[in-house]
Amino acid sequence: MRHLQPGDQGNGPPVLLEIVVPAYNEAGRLPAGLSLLTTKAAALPVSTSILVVDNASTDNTSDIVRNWPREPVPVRLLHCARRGKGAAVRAGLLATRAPFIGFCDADMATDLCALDLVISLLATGHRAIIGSRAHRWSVVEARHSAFRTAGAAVFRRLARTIVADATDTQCGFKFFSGPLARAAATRMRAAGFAFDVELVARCIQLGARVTEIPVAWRDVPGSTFRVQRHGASALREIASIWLNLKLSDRQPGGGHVPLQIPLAWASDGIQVALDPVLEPAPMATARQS
Ligand SMILES: Nc1nc2c(ncn2[C@@H]2O[C@H](COP(=O)(O)OP(=O)(O)OP(=O)(O)O)[C@@H](O)[C@H]2O)c(=O)[nH]1
Ligand SMILES: [Mg+2]
Repeated sequence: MRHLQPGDQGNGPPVLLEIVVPAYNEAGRLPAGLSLLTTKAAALPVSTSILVVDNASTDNTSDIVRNWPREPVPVRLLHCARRGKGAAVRAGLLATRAPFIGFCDADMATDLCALDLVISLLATGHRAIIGSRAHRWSVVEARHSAFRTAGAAVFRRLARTIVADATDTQCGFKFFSGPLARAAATRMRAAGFAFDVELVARCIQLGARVTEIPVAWRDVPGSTFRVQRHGASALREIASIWLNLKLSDRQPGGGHVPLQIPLAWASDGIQVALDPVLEPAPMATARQS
């Protein structure tokens, strides 16, 4: 197994979809998660590879990825020097080259059947597709404490000052046109758990319309999120995201649509949008069947 460095796409054949999985001390949950993901990825109608991004795990998360079988889909490992889920996802997105990219959590809390909808939406021009546990058709099985639920409500409220119509910025299941997400990730600063808010906002800044899709989501034991430890920093991060977006707003040439753009529901039907050319198109092949 060859370790990737940021910006290094490895030497495997180009694929149409690259899925980033941030992983911090996930030795317990990753084997089951990767097994589900690789099985689903192999059944998708597009060629797919997985990129696990680890930073400073103190368990054998890296070894699990390094020793993962090469079949049925490639699973690669990227080390990210900067700590935090946001930093890991950013490094992962920037290390991709595929026309379609996205990320999901190591616990696969979001049922992977949503990938079928994601592929059809990406293929029809949707550029930013995010899972929303608040979607009216989502099925959510959560066991969070009252304290965490209250904290999440505060977070959601603050997040809406940045992405006004987002119903759930924190679901770890987001997929994009590759050029869009790489351009958004380049501008991203947030490194912690609140990074999703900035990623979505940057996509909107770049002119994308976000499509929220329903998900089946279940709480998987072993979460690395600690309300006491990460809650306050996530709220601080929201404030700095807000500020950074305001500042970049004022930069000349940073063309964007207003942040308070309505999010489209998946049920609104398919709206085809052509992706603006943000970077040269990568070479990609369809899956051989
Ligand atoms: N590389 C990396 N991954 C991280 C870090 N923090 C969290 N993650 C990953 O982010 C994903 C989501 O983390 P979880 O611990 O499930 O937290 P969550 O989904 O936000 O919260 P829950 O709803 O409690 O599960 C998992 O894949 C984690 O391994 C980090 O600092 N570095
Ligand atoms: Mg989780």
